Amino acid sequence: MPHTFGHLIAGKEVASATTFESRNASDLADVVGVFPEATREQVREACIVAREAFKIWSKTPAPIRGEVIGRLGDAFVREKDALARLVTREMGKTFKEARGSVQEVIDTCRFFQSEGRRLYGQTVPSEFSNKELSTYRRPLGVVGMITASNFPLAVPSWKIVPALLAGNAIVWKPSSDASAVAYAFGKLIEEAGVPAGVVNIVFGGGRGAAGSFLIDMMDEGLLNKFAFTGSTAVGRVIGEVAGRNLLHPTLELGGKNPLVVMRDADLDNAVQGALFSAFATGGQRCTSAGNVIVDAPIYDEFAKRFLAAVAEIRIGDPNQVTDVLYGPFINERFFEDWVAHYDVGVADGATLLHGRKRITPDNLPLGWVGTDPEAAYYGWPTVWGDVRPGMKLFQNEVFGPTINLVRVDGIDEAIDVANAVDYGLSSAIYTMNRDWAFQFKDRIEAGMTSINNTTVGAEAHLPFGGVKGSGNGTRESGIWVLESYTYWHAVNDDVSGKLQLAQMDTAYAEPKGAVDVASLV
Ligand code: UN1
Repeated sequence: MPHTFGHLIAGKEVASATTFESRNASDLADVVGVFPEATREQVREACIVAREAFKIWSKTPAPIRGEVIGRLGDAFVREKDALARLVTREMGKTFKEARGSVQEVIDTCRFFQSEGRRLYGQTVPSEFSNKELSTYRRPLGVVGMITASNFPLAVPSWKIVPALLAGNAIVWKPSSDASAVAYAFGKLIEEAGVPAGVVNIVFGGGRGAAGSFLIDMMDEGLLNKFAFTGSTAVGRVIGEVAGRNLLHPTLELGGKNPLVVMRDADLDNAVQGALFSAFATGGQRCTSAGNVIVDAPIYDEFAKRFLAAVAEIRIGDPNQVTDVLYGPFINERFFEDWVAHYDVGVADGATLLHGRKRITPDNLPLGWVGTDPEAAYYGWPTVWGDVRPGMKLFQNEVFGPTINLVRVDGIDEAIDVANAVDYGLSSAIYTMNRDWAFQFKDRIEAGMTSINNTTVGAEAHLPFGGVKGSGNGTRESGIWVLESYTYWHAVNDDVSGKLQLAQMDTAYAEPKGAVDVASLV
């Protein structure tokens, strides 16, 4: 019998009348756990609990909060493999990638553990000698968080760790596809010494369920901040609700990330980079490549080598075979949307170069190394040729193993085409030409750019986020994320014992008569 879990509210497990099952993404017969479906009242209760806990946690000195973050990192080091196995089982990414994603949490904890001994403000000179000015970073209050299933530990940690370090309290609604992973995260947060009620986890669905209820809590005045990773459509809704409540949300949204291959590129490196960018995590990363933009003189050669590599991609159950490039779809919705994109590609007039939709016993790609492809949703690696800007295939994000090849002529067209999508998250260029790399870096509309590396794999201490439809300009990770979880408090400390008014009582130095340098000598 699978275990039934509760929400984690005020340090207690709380049940709901309705439950749902979280299943092994690679074997849908395997139930990982049974989880409660939060009611609006339970979500509200979690916010009220967090508001109380905030009073204590925000007054806990930052170095002590940093200690707790350090212990959380230690717990993740100890449990690294167990967590990675759980990530692989519940959402289906390979064990190697899952371990990497746990490492992102450890890196994030290591970075912020010592930030507890910095969290710098400034001392600033005053216009008066007996007055001092200073700035402090203050926590915002209670942060509502909704996160996606594809990085069920790393991406939440980019929010939870800095928010906690800065002294905020949290209500987190994780993806229902990664509920067990989120529960494990919650228990490790408890172990690390975060007081009960500071981090509350409510389980359930998004639309019309726990996710919507949590968004509504902004209108009820119970949240001071919202942080979201997911689709651009949902991000817009959160942005609107946050806006009317004068909150500035963190929105990390979709992408249709370009990877440019110029005529002088190291082609083998570019093929490997494009392969991983397109198909790692089965294309279900917001940083996955969407369009590979190839310079005309090498288009045919690149396509030939790329398709040869695609034909050999190993696909299967990542719980059983460690060296697959990708495993199953995380959920049925991603699978259905990906299947539908085949019709879009045909309607667009693109050329299908590789791919035959769902993997079934009588429709197996060469690299299939699994047992039963119908135990879950597995898809063929899919490659489209003759894709042009303006096509839906070119514009729309597809969360699945599919990639477009787009032919361009020269660096100017390559950059124009790379910028011709409504998103601007990640980007990459393969070239040995210093000037082309520089031009790309200078003109690409994206939050992140790699030169001779993939569109994926951002390191945990650089600012993560995008422009255009990929977000609202907020950044996660590194020192930049602190802007999202603190406000600046400016303090005037006057010891003069009298009324002295800035700008009005200030003893400005008077200038003397103007010096005419030519008349001096
Ligand atoms: C995401 O897909 O939301 O840069 C995050 C990367 C990973 C994180 C992706 N480190 O691909």
